[in-house]
Amino acid sequence: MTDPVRYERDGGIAVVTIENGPVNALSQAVRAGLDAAFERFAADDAARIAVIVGAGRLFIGGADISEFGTPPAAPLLPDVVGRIEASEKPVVAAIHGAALGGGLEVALGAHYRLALDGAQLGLPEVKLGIIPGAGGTQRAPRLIGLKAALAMIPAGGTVTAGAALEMRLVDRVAAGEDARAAGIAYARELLEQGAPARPVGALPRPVADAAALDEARARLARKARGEVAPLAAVDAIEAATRLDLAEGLAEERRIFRDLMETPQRAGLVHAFFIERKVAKLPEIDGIAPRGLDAIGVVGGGLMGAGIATAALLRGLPVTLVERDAAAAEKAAGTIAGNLDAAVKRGKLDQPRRDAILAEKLTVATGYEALSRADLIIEAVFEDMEVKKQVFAALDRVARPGAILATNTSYLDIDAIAASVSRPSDVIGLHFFSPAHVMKLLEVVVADKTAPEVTATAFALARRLGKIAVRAGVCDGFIGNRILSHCRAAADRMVLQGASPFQVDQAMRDFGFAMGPYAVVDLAGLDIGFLTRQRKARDRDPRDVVPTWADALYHMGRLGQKTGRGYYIYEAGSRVGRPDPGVEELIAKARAEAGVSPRDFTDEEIRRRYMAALVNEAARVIEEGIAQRPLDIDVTLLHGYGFPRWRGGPMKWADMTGLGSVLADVRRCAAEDDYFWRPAPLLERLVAENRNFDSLNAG
Ligand code: 3H9
Repeated sequence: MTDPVRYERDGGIAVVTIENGPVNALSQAVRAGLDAAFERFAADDAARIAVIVGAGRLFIGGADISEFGTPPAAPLLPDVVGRIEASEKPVVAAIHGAALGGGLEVALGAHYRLALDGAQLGLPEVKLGIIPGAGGTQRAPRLIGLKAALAMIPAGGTVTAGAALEMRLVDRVAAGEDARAAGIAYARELLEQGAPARPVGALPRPVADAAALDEARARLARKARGEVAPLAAVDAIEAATRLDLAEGLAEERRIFRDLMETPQRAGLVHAFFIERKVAKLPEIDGIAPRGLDAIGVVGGGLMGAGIATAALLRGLPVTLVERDAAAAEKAAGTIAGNLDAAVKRGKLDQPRRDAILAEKLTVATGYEALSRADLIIEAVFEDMEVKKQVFAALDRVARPGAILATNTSYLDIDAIAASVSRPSDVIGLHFFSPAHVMKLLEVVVADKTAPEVTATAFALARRLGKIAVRAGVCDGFIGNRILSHCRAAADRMVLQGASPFQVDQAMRDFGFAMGPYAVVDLAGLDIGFLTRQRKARDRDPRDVVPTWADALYHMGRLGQKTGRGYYIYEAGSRVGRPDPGVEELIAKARAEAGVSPRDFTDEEIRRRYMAALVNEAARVIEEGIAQRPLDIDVTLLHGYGFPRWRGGPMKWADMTGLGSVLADVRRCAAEDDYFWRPAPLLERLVAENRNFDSLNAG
């Protein structure tokens, strides 16, 4: 293996280059290389100043995350940074692309920092369940002050080079692409000025500010509910206000090590890696996607307009077809509204918004307008006959090789594909509402879908900034199928005596963004009612039908959109208060079913809900609807408000112990062996003493 750190000299300037693709992570070999380079620099009398640069597309992406969970190997990063800082001769960090986590900490160990325009700098460690562990919490506050450090580190955010200059995180911003040249030029200037070594650690402690610390803690308790690292980051920053550097570094290290051992760290690191692995599928390995230069959308309702917006925001031209001029105009209005909201959120500027509407969006009323599209997404009413009609029209007008996608959330895509002359071009693209905001995209691969069509769907997701998960065809695909099973488990508990509000609270306490009944209110009780109607034919007498939800539907209480569902929403509020009337409807349902209610503890609710989730997820894997457990984790994290710090439900199950989850399923099966049939895959993994993660390999 070639040495990942190079030491060269350009006159009196030592250039230390880190080359450890793809992100120059600070692996043991890099740490050892940096250590050796700075030992050499100290001894190299011809070198008067050093410049640290990263080879490739960025400076340093941070510590090597794949080393987490293994015993740390010397030299440790804090010691390497300490050695750089202690250099008697000045050291410059020349940053391009990104300096993240340990990467920024290396730069903070340097005495002067230059960043190229466009570089991102940050300490994102809390997103991995830890805090900066190589001096970031002690040096950054000395440089940028307490308030800026409190805004940046506990949120794990990044700043641009320009903002970094303003907050004095860097000393200079340079234009261009060549960090090495910019760093050398800066070093020359410093030499000419006789600039000395200037350790950040020698700066005075940041001034203590109890109010700012309190405010940060209160904000994080709200915003980062359930997470330990952000509050720990505040503790470490506070330590910088009262301890000298050496003591502060020791305190930071202690907190860092403790966090390294937490399940939250394991969950968040799992989330990081699976988000990258989810797009790596053997079936599309090495398969080139088709071109994607023009998108067609059929249907301009909320979903179709949202999909069009998502494409437009990423620079893709969109032609949207509606049934008549009035509907087309309405769709254009919805899209314009979406773009206005993006302008308000600072995601887009007004001139670009205007240009997108003027140049990239076409609305039309005839299918012929789609004849040049590379990929057409149908987002019309969820009815097989309607969809088939749309696909017949697309089959007529679409150019050969165009991809025909359906946004259905449950219909049989194999049947849709079978209705056209080119089934291999048909695929499901299940967006989540609002489609221009939600990150998840289920790519539903039908029986006959061609591999390059699947590859193109993944390429589209990347282009749209979305996370794509491969799913197979079944009612509800991965996410909605699991959700509907969890909801059935919750309905069973409610029928037996739990209140929906208790269920919601218990699951929020577990970490879900919303409880299942608050989600029903958000989606609309009409959706659930129609789904139950649709499935009525296949219903087993042992299925629990939430008749109270049907009653709410018939009363016109459809959830947030009517101001009342399970919860009551005061004018315009998106947070409801429990409606006691719902309890009465449920009491009636219990009486009708001859159930005498019993109490549930929150713990029992959580265990049942999670056991149902994992059990159904195991079936989803076994049936090949999800190919790997990680596909389920990513789906639940990005589409269903599952707490990221738990890594996803399959990671949660692995960490809880599959034996314990299976025992819960079996305990429930003892009283209800219809709903609670243990999934064979779960039983097999337990019998073989394996976990779900063992199925993620490869
Ligand atoms: C830290 O620094 C702790 C210190 O404070 C204390 C130490 C004592 N390590 O994302 P991409 C892999 S904590 C190992 O697709 P992009 C990644 O898995 C760290 N591997 O590229 C992928 O592998 P594969 C703080 C890493 O251009 C490949 O590189 N730093 C690491 O879209 C390409 O990644 C962070 O949290 C890593 N640090 O984005 C930054 N980073 O090809 C984490 C990436 O096999 N990284 N890989 O799938 C990122 O945010 C993005 O990767 C980055 C590049 C913005 C750098």
